[in-house]
Amino acid sequence: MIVLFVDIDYFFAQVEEVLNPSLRGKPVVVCVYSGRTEDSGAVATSNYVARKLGIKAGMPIVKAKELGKDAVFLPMRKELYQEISNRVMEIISKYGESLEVASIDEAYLDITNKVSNFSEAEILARKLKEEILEKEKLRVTIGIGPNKVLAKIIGDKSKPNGLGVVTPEDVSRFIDELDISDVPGIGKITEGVLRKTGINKLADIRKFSLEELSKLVGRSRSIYLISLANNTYREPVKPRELTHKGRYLTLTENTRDIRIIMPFLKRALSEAYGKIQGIPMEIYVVAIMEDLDIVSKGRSFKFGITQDLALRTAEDLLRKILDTDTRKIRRVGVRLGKILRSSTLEDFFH
Ligand code: TTP
Ligand code: CA
Repeated sequence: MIVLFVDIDYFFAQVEEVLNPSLRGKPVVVCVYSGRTEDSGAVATSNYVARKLGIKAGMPIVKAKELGKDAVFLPMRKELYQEISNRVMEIISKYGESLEVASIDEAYLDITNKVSNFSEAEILARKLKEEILEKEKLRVTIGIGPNKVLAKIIGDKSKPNGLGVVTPEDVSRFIDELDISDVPGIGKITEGVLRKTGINKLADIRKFSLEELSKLVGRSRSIYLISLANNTYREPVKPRELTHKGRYLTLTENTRDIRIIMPFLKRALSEAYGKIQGIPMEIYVVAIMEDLDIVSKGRSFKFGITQDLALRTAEDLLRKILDTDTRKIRRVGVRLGKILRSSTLEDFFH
């Protein structure tokens, strides 16, 4: 098995830098304001410049402002980040057989049958990094390993903008050197229990039987740790249904002329329809403006929409965007959501 783990660097803050390059080099802090008082709330994430000042995710905004008086504090724009995450996930999915989206900015990709060895895997990973950088201007870190967990561990150790590999030749030594705190899914409490028992390294797990370990940290966690320590962990990459599919195209020039934009939108729509297996009940038109800001408008239906109706709706939505925004459009696309799967459709007819 060869697995890629892809993690977008300082994700929310990096998106803000991409949309506003003048932020680069400054400490950037993305905040979730609770609204109670002006500065109540917590830090969602910060860029590496802000991290150097000690500003970290989860910290109260007030504390972050003490540490970074001149930092730029921005409100979290979750929908925008989700939109960009979806597009990055679509790029990643092309490189492998199955994609498991683990969070808004993390995914596992099974490339076992796409490459014949780990050096080919590395070449593929570099191409993937380049495509994400070129299309979305985002830097990601990739970990490559013989299973999901090792791919994630080496990925975490390679941040930011990194590429780390655990090859089959390295794997025993790599496992032997891991600290228990390197293992994903082991929280502070479990870590404390293990350390008290003298388990500091993952390799120390091998000194204990499943029964002994289960009494300490529970059975399923014990099975997980034992299989990792013995390099028998082989959880498959489990694709989750992407709930929406999109297609975006770059216009030949930045424009607000609907006659120029419509043919692109039509092609994006038809290609998006080609990608889905089923009929969508929801359509969004997404416009990436000349300054790379993203504007989207959507409509939901109570029934599956044909491509014809989708095209008319898309034109409508595009007009709305142009009516409410004065900027030129650079890229345009559609996103189809709430997809009725073919099997569901067949159920209707049988
Ligand atoms: P992470 O991958 O943990 O962090 P990151 O992408 O900001 O930084 P890096 O990977 O370079 O270390 O989280 C992904 C996103 O999830 C992050 O950009 C913001 C969000 N997030 C929160 O909203 N609250 C949190 O406490 C954390 C840890 C993340
Ligand atoms: Ca990340």
